[in-house]
Amino acid sequence: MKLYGFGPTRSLRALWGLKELGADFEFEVVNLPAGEHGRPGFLRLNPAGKVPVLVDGDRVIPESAAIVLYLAEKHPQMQLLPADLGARAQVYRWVMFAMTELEQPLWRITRHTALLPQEKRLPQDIVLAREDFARMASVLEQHMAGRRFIVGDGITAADCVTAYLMDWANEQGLLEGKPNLQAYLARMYDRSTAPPRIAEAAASLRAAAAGS
Ligand SMILES: N[C@@H](CCC(=O)N[C@@H](CS)C(=O)NCC(=O)O)C(=O)O
Repeated sequence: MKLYGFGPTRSLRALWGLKELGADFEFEVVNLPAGEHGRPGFLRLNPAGKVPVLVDGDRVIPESAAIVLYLAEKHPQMQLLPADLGARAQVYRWVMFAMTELEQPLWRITRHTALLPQEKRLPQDIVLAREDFARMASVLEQHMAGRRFIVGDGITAADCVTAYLMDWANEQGLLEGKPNLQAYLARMYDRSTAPPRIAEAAASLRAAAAGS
C-alpha cells in the first residue's frame, strides 16, 4: 500500500489507521506548498487535488475517513469496525459526527485564519465556527464521561478519525473547559500506534525546509 500525504494534514488521520493495524505501507510525500497536488499524475488519483490518498493495488481511495474505514474492513480481526451491527452503527455515527459537526467548523477556522488569501478571510465566520465547534464538542465531552474510547471498550475507526480532530481543536485552544476531551486526547496520543501530533509534524517540516 502507498499513502500519498503531506506533513501536518489529514494524512495524519490515515496514518493513524495504518499504524493501528500495523499495516505495511510506503509514504509518498505530495508537497502541497510546491503545488504537487495540482499535477496531472496526482489529479488522476484524486481529482479533488487533496491529500491523503491511499493506493492499495488497483484500489485508489481518497478521503481520510474513507481510508480509515477501508483499512478497518480490510483487517476485520483488529475490530476497528466492531462485528456487532449495533456497535458498528455507533462507529459510523461518530465518524459522521466527527467529519460533519466537528471537522467542518475547524476547517472554517483554519481557512479564515491561515489558508485563504487575506482579502477572502471572514473574521466573523471564525467567531461563528468557534461557537459551532464548542456546541458540538460539548456533545462529545458529555459522551466521553467515564469512557476510554468513543464506542465500546477498545479503539475503533471512530477514535482514529476523531483523535486527530481533538489535536487540531487543541491547537486552536478549543478544548479549554473540556476535561474529558483533553484526557481523551492525551490518552490517544500516548498509544505507541499514534501518528505524530500536528505540532510535531509541522516542526519536522520546518526542520526539513531549514536543512534543505
Ligand atoms: N475531506 C478530505 C479533505 C482533504 C483535504 O482538504 N486535504 C488538504 C490537506 S489537510 C489538502 O490536500 N489541501 C490541498 C488543497 O486544498 O489545495 C479528507 O478528509 O481527506
